[in-house]
Amino acid sequence: MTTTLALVAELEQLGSEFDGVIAPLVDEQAIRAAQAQFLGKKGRVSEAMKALGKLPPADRPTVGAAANRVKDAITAAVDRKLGELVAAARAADLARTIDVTLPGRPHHSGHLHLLTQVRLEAQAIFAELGFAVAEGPQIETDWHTFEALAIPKDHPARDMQDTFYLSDEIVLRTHTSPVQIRTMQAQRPPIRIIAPGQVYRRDDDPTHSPMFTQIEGLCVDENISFADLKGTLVHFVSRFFGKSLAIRFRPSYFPFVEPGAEVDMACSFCEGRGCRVCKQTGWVEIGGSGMVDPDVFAHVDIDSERYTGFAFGMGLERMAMLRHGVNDIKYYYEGDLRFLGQF
Ligand code: FA5
Repeated sequence: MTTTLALVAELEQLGSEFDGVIAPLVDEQAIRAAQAQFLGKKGRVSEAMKALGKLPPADRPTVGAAANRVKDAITAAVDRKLGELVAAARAADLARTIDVTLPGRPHHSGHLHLLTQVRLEAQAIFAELGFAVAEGPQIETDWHTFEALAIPKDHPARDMQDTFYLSDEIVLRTHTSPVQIRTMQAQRPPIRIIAPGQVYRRDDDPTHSPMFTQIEGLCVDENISFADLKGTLVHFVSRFFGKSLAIRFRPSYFPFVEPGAEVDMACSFCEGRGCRVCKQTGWVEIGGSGMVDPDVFAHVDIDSERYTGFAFGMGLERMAMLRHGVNDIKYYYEGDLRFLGQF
């Protein structure tokens, strides 16, 4: 039979046992669990107190007081232990030192894509000659892309530029030449514009991409001659490549210019001596050009008796490939930082 003395002793025993239980604990959750194990509704103190009913009523206050002491002692032990944990965490924080002599973490900042750099550079060079920048839509009418440039529906020249058709009348522009038409519709001579922008063709190999960038040039005024075209391109090429490189024109056919010519420049790698890049010819093609055909002027209501003009269209990827030795056009579009970071 439980006696008053035995119960008081058992309660005191629980108090000192609790100290031993929480001594090794190092996180709040475990300490709270131990507290519940002793002081919870079904905890060990409550279990011990079940014997209270069997004691003489006169002894019960003594046991109650002993139980309260144990509960207070356990609560105080919990508070003390949690206080120690907080203090230890703070001390560890303070003890952490910062080595101000360590090198900083490198910060990688981005920069403009090579093609954007090249486009801005080309714009700046042409601006020196008084060319303003013009723009046109990439989703373009068949009329602006072909008809107005003297390329009717059944014209064989349409095969030269394999077209992505969005409908019978709407295409992804295959060249920047429709911007010539839009500019001449909106503006009277004198006109001097360049039109850089994306164009699209069914074309795919190491030097041809289905989407690429052209830069169109158009100059219309009285007395504009082929010599002006040549002077403009010679200036551009020598500024762009940073050295004087010869230009040559090869007669060629573009329906919207007459005469028309492909533009070659002396290979920037071997300076004309012959190498792998120019396939030993000493020359590389950079675009098409010519004098604006009177038929085109008729479409935009410009008097071809009074005005003449020259136009050209160059591939910007091609120019950047030649200047930086890029040997696959795909590198521009893959977004690989190992490539892009070089420029
Ligand atoms: C034209 O697109 C004519 N509009 C150029 C022109 C303008 C002629 C004004 C006369 C007057 P061509 O199809 O040759 O011409 O393209 C011009 C240049 O674009 C080429 O010399 C080449 O550098 C580049 N190019 C053509 N197709 C691709 C392609 N799939 N990927 C990358 N560059 C290309």
